[in-house]
Amino acid sequence: MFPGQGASEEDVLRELEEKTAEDLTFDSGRILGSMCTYPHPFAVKVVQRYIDRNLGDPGLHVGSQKIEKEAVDMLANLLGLEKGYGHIVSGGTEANILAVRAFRNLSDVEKPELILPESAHFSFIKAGEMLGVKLIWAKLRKDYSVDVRDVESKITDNTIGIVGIAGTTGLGVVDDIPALSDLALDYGLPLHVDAAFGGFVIPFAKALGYDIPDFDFRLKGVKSITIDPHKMGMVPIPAGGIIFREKKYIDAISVLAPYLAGGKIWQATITGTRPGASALAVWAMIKHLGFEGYKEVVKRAMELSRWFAGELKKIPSVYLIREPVLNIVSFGAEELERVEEELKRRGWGISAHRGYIRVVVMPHVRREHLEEFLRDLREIVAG
Ligand code: 0PR
Repeated sequence: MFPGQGASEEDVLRELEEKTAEDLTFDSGRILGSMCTYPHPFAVKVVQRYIDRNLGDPGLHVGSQKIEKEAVDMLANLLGLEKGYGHIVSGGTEANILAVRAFRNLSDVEKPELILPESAHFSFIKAGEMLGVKLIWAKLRKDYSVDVRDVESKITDNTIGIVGIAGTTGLGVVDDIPALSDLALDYGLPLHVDAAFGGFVIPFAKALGYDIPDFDFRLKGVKSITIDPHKMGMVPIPAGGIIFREKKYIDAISVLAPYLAGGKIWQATITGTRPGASALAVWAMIKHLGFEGYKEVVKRAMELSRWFAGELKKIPSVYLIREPVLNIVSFGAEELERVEEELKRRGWGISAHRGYIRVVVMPHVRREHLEEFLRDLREIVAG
């Protein structure tokens, strides 16, 4: 019910505390199945300070708009481009929708089709539905990466583009993006890479010597990339990123907003009013941590993932779905449903996929949390 009289801040806060007491929190170490994490305190500070900035009317907040452009350029740079075109958006879902929208608008196909791996995130289902684009699902190989030959066999005159994934939602698998890029070039189709999760992992993991396929704009067929700062970038929600290789993709999705207080603009994002603070926090975190800082974050997460995978293998009746590629470790077990239920009952925030449990080793996850988890898991599988 909408209250008649207001209550004091103290009373309201107390009620919030009570009501959120049942939330799991990242700092408890119990959340093992999420791609989000406790944001970096510096990013929180930046969001707080610039909470009023609205990039939906950039003429009012000219400085913030410039900072967003710089943030986009820094992300583009991380992904192998000198200059990129794009936005800091609400998340990977919006980023993927914008990419599909650009591909559709630039094609003159009547019945547009998009080819994507069976492992693609459900945001593409929303994109397909909203944009009237038919999704053509390509099979996976035994290693859970997309079967590039199956992708090729599905190309028709109606194909508007191809999607590859750099860090799948369930297993963290990186598709053979170099092969997809060659294919896209051969057929004159644009390739979108969903690196919502992997974007803030792969460049650093590669620098650390991990053997991971190339995935970014260095491959000429790649025309757009989703990269989310609110996942491994440690920026508060909402902060996604969409980067295009060329301006024509942004132009293809821009609509005119003629009457804004700050003057008329062309707007490409799905959301109109949108948080400038998020873009500023992305910029600030990249400046603050730099390549070396993020590399440290990723080093820890990758090493912990490998250790955790090794420990899982020692548990009878527990098996890895595949060796981890990034900092995502997914495993199956006998009587999986019972194991899942019991883990949840013991307060673990795990992510139960069809056929396996996913653990994402985010920055808030520490070795002692995983040790405790393993103790519980051992007990549960022992019955
Ligand atoms: N692309 C990929 C590869 C993703 O994994 C995700 C999100 C998206 C796009 C969409 O991103 P947004 O959710 O930012 O729009 N994958 C996570 C998942 O499904 C989202 C998530 C995050 C779910 C935290 C739960 C959670 O606690 O696992």
